[in-house]
Amino acid sequence: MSVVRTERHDDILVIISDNPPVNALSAAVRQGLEAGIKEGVADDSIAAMVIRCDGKTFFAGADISEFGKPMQEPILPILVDMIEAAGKPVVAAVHGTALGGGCEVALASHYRIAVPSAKFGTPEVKLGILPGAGGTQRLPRVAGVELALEMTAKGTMIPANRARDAGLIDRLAGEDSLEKDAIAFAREISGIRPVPKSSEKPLTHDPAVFEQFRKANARRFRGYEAPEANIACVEKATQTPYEEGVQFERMQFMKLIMGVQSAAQRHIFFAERKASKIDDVPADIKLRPIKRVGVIGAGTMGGGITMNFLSAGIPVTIVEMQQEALDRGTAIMRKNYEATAAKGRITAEQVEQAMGLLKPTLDMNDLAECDLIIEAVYENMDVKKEVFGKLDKIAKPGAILASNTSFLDVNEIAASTSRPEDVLGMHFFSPANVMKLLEVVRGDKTAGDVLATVMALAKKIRKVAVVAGVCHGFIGNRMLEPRQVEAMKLLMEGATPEQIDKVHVDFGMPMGPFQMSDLAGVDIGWHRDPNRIENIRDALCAEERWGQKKKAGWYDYDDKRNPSPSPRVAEIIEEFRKKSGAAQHEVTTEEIIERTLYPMVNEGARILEEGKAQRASDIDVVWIYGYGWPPYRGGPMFWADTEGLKKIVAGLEKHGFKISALLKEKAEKGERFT
Ligand code: 3H9
Repeated sequence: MSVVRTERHDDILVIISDNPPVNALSAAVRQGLEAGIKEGVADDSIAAMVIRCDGKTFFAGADISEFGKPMQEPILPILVDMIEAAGKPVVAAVHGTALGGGCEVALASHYRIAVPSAKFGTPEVKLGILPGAGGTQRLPRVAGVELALEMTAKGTMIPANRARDAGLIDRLAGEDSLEKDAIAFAREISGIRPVPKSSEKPLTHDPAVFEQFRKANARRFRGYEAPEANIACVEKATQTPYEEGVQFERMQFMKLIMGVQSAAQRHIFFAERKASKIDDVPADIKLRPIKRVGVIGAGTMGGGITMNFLSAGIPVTIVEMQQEALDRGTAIMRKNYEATAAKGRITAEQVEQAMGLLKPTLDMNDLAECDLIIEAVYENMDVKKEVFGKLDKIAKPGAILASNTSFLDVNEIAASTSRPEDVLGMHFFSPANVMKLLEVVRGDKTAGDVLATVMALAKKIRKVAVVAGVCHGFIGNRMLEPRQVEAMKLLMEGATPEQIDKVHVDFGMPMGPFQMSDLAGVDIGWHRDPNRIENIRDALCAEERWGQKKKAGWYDYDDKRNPSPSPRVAEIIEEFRKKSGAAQHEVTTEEIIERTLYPMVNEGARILEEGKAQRASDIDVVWIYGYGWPPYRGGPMFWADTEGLKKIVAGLEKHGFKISALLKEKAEKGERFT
């Protein structure tokens, strides 16, 4: 059966797409739309046409899975031109999200009507491309240059009321009467000639807008190719006739779609969605209901974790040992919500709603009513085991017991209960209310429904969750370790912290290993004995150079936390170099990459080899959402594929690393990880 059908309502032809889940504009949909428009044009008894979609949304864009394959006709740019050239009015009737190519179909239609909950966007930039079906040329003509820049170069999605104010929607429909209202609207405007065309609308603008926009977003766009291409296309729309603008857009689109950055960003789009799937657990497994969550510990981590659930409307019982700590934790949560409200992102009412779902208590027995209990106490095995032993006695049967450990053995923690099948790890990243990543650590005995319940819950609290097996540091922190070890060795051999950090920042990371250590605290995991100085870090800690919080760490900091290279750190490093007698040499950028990034790929390969990650793309998701790996490089495993695994192996061999068997095998066979 065709995915597009037509229905006649007297003189109005309604063209309906039904291509679940998101009505992506696949070849079959494009062909169906073309046939529908032809039918309406050819029939003299048809006065106007309406395009709408069944299911949860209007077209969410081109079918991304078709990219990189030979394109079947009609291609989207031709189809949208055909809609605009129909000669009879075409009304786009929008619900859900009109995104990318979907927004372009709406823009090429002569009129747009939408339900109040609809949203419009051109998020192609997040896939490393641009709206390549006339979107960069029609959007500024319809909605103005400033909004077009915001939507194309930043990928901002706008709600229906803003779209109406901007002229992107001609009329709002009733939330439940879109088709009826669209048909009535189509009939109302059916006699208007000439039909209004977006491509012919005059364009007024202030030329200074482009430079201002580039400047204001320079940091955000650093390293990416697509934002500038989007800006250039919108700018072109203001300088040349429509036809020339579209040609320019086409050239830019082709350049981007064939590039590595777009391949990387598209990889991440699918990787993120694949990560939520558990290979050996049926997709329709019955989930455990989670009506109330318990959190043990109201410190920075416990508070951040709690906020995720409150924001999603899930009540939380939070437990602390001392009233003071409980009050402090509760006050910080309120302060965070109020700060968000002050920025206009939530209302004062929503602050009260969220805080109203919080039940602070000093009594652990109150956790008996919770369906999921997350422990966020001190990172120490004995402490965790004691907590889980207690929980075992308090929690109701079937409750899920989770540890927020970032390194420890979840199997050992589970063994301190009589119900290891209900235990798993939920490793949130700090600040837990902000960071998108959640590593869900599957113990040897964790039940399938427990894992599936937590993965589904993660989506509800808007996290990107990845399943990890039990091993030291799971996926992310385990791969971080070889990077840190090599960075320290490089210091001894002649590199400086600034040099190593710069290579990482130039690569696209938000910060390098030493900047990260200063932010997190140089003293994390330090033995706290100032007289025991075995390495450079001990020496820094002994002098209370604990990082940004002390205004001194690997760098010196001023009152505004601006870093500068530290002469004292240089002295300490020099002392250690002399003591060790390590040979010095000039360390190059290439060597820093080979010795700090290649070992991460090597460790990632070992993680796969041992089955501690389900798939290479999951590792990429961890690094993108947990550690700020630049999305335009697609994550460490995708990046390794683009570098070439033979090159990675050769680089590792050159520096004497022991190479993962899987990495070696793939390199020899000319295979990829992703
Ligand atoms: C474009 O339009 C280019 C044109 O300008 C130029 C052409 C010349 N294609 O996200 P979900 C799948 S570029 C194919 O979990 P939600 C997705 O993989 C496009 N598949 O649902 C998943 O599959 P599975 C510009 C797609 O409710 C399933 O649908 N548009 C596409 O959380 C459900 O997705 C975009 O970038 C697609 N376009 O969110 C919009 N979209 O079930 C991309 C989704 O097998 N899409 N799938 O894992 C989105 O942002 C979200 O999917 C949306 C729904 C908000 C629509």
